Amino acid sequence: MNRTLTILKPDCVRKQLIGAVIEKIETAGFRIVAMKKTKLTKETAGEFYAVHRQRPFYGELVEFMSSGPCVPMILEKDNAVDDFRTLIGATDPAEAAEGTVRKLYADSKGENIVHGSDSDENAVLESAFFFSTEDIVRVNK
Ligand code: 3AN
Repeated sequence: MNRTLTILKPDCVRKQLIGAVIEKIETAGFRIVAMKKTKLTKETAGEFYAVHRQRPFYGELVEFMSSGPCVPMILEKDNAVDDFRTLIGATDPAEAAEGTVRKLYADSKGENIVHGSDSDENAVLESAFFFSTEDIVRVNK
């Protein structure tokens, strides 16, 4: 089992799409092992996206991610990182495949509904950013 970190971004919460996106996530076979609703400050959003500090859209990204509540989650599934990125689609919704979360719901590259970790290594780092080990609770099977 692998894990990935997702954030249902402020546009997802504002559009009242939390339930719709979670349905897509669970239907695709992911288990939600940690979840909360929170609001990032500019400082915490800036820290989360620190790798993009030099990119031209960094300021806009930090403003947006701290503009309202968001819902971070840790998801578990075989091949979680890659399968989740397939489920959400390309960063730019105009380029995202039919049926993907971003194609269905996102407005732009910036306001694109969900975050998904881009590697197992980053999934671990990003998960630790939002959750402690006690927050990770699995259904015993
Ligand atoms: P992804 O989230 O699909 O891995 P990245 O890593 O290229 O995409 O970008 C990180 C975040 O920065 C994206 N989730 C998106 O919200 C934002 N972003 C990327 N490109 C742009 C852009 N051209 N303008 C505004 N925001 C952007």
